[in-house]
Amino acid sequence: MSPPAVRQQPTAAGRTGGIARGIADEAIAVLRGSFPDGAAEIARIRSERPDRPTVVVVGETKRGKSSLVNALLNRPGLSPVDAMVATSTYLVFRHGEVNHAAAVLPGAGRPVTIPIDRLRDWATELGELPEGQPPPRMVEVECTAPLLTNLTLIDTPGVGGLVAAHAEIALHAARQATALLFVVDASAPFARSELDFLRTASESIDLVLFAVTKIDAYRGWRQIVETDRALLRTHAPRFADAEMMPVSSQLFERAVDAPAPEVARVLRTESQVIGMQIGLQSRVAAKADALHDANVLRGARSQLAAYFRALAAGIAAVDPDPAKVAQMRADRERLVAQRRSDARTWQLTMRAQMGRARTDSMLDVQREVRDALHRWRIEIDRADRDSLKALPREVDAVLQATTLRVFDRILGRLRSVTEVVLHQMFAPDELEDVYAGLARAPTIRATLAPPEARQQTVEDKIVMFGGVAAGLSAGRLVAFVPAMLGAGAASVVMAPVSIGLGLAATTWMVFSRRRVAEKNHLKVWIVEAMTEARASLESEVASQFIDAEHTLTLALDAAVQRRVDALDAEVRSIDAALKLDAQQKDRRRQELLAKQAVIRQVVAKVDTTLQTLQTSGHGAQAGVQLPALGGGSA
Ligand SMILES: Nc1nc2c(ncn2[C@@H]2O[C@H](COP(=O)(O)OP(=O)(O)OP(=O)(O)O)[C@@H](O)[C@H]2O)c(=O)[nH]1
Ligand SMILES: [Mg+2]
Repeated sequence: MSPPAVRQQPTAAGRTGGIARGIADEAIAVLRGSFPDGAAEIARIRSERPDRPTVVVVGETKRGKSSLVNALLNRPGLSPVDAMVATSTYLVFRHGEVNHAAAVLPGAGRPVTIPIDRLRDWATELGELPEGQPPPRMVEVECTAPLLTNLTLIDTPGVGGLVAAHAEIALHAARQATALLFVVDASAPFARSELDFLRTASESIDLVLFAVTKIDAYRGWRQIVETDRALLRTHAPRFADAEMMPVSSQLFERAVDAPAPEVARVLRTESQVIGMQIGLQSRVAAKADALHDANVLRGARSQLAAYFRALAAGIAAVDPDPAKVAQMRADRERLVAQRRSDARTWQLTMRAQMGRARTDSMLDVQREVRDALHRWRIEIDRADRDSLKALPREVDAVLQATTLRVFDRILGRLRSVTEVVLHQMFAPDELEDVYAGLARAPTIRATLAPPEARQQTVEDKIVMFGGVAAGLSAGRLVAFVPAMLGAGAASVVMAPVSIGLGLAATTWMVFSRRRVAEKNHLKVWIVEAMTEARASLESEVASQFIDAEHTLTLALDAAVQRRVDALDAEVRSIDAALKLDAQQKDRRRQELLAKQAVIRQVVAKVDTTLQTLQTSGHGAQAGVQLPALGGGSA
């Protein structure tokens, strides 16, 4: 059964979206002739929209997340469900013309096709993988379910189960969300840990919808929903009025085998799954549009501001102030000297800052591994036979979470380094232009060596030899350039997943050959495994920094060149102005002022629309600062 199509009503949000798109068109039209890079940048932001808004399903273990995903997709048993087996990796469900599944494995560059009916083996704790095969980092499933034509769904491992690292993996998946679907069940009100997880997971996601599952099994579910709402009011007031959707995946599934169509219809109605399908489509689809529109407008605004400043410089150049002309020539000389000099001061600063960030990151790795080893030793002492058998999966999940943590901190540090160096290189009033230029980073990226060229470095050999994520180099540069500039969050979020460090195949083999029940053997194994993991992680961190330094140097160098070019253009226009007579000057000034007036109008529209998107609660852009245009105007 397919979910009923949602008829698009001309809502306020829809109207705002239409206005937003119209304004972006206007901005592109205004910039196209005289400021083509700015127009191209807006077009890029607009085109880089994820194909479908993404709903990430999160919650404590065994609340019925996977069952709910299956019900929403109307594909019983697709995402593995079990009273015992917990989802152990995250599963991305996308629309596809045919059903297809692929696993992102540590050690493989691209996803590996897996049988779609074997998801239980590949994505759950107790599944059976081929010998020596570490579990995947992520499983991507394409299927024809109608809901997926509008949304991508992600099922995550439950939080609060035996494997603590699952929480981190789920949180990581949650950061890709357009909206979260937080799953609780009707057996009991929110646990404290659920509220804690909710707060963390929703830090950067505006829209959280709540599903209260298993209402077929708990007659008192209405009371539980009331108590849940009261708990939200007290402990997470942001969600006091959030939508809570009671649902029973089981009733929905039972409709498939119902003895009569009438019974099936009643079961589906009682399950309330269809209402939720509709809710997800209308609320999340609308939200995604508004969010995307807000981003496009934000990009448009900064490009318009850059053009406005260029025009202001043009106006000033019509009647050149001799002092300003001298200053401009001096600025140009300073920047050119900065580029030529062997010991560029900004490079020294950058190296020093990078060195410090690298040392801190290495210390992170050492501390993480040392702490983990300590915990594993204690756990081995306490463990029974079954938990010893499950040990490598758990160690692997912890390593994945550790990688994510370490790389998150690296990103934070790289951003600080970039900030410090930029502030040293440019005057505060130059920075906005510099950022606008840096945001057009693809030209810089294109000049770097393609990932294949790095395959044969010693480090790559070590990485491949160790069976660890060789796919890293492919994702690295693409992820880090925008990251340093504070943009492109989605690609950054994805990168550490595809590079997720894990136990090497050899380590798994050794584990299976060791006498698992003998704790002393296991303690030796865990030391070997962690030593190997530490070496791999350190080598990854080191190469991340080498690449980051290279990339940042190129980006900053290009920024200086762009600034020199801009100053050259200004000096040229001043020289031309000196040759104009009074009437010509006046005409030129009027021309430029008219262009500025047009920009001012478009910027005013951008600002109003952004405000509407924010205040209507669809934009989720609260806190975005919109600095006024420079030059004392607009
Ligand atoms: N009665 C009833 N049981 C349900 C319902 N939904 C899920 N269950 C049961 O709850 C158990 C856990 O379901 P899952 O869908 O695997 O739960 P999960 O949250 O994905 O679990 P993890 O991935 O391990 O965190 C299974 O035994 C399901 O059959 C429901 O609507 N009604
Ligand atoms: Mg599950």
